[in-house]
Amino acid sequence: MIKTANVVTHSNIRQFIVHVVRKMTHQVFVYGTLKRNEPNHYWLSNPENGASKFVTNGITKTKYPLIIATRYNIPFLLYSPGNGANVQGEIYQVDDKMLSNLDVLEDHPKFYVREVDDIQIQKGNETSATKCWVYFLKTFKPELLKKPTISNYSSSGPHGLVYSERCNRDPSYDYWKEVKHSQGDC
Ligand code: PCA
Repeated sequence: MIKTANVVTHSNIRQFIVHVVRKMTHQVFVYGTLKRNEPNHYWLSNPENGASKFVTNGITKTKYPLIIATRYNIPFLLYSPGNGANVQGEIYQVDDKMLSNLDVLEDHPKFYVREVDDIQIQKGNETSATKCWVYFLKTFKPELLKKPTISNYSSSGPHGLVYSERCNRDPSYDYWKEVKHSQGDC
């Protein structure tokens, strides 16, 4: 069998130069509305927000509950390792500017918290793992663990819970109260 992985081609030299020049030094794993064909993907693909490049599909090495909650049908990856499913998503290389703009969208570290996690990549019969930033919900209401979990999110999935974009939300309604611990919760 011919091994192609280490062959130097014009295409991968070009990719390397783009990577170095644009300083796309971070890897982010997206599992929700930032994925291709999902409602917030425009944020990740807008060059005004910084540089990004799709690397490959991936799946979390650890199981986590991916749920949809609030009146706005927002997906949340609950930081409850071992519960839920191995979650499918997409890996992107991004530069500093894009990473800080993703933090703005996800309101890190106030609401979603960005953490490094192991993401598995399948190529043929071979599985490898890589470290990526992932946005988790870390302090959440325990009852969220009773919700159905998803392994491969789509806003238009069979759950019927279509994501409500920010521009369609009531600015006076605090939807975070539906998912975050309030003071006094244990
Ligand atoms: N956007 C981020 C976190 C949850 C969401 O909807 C993502 O797609 O990974």
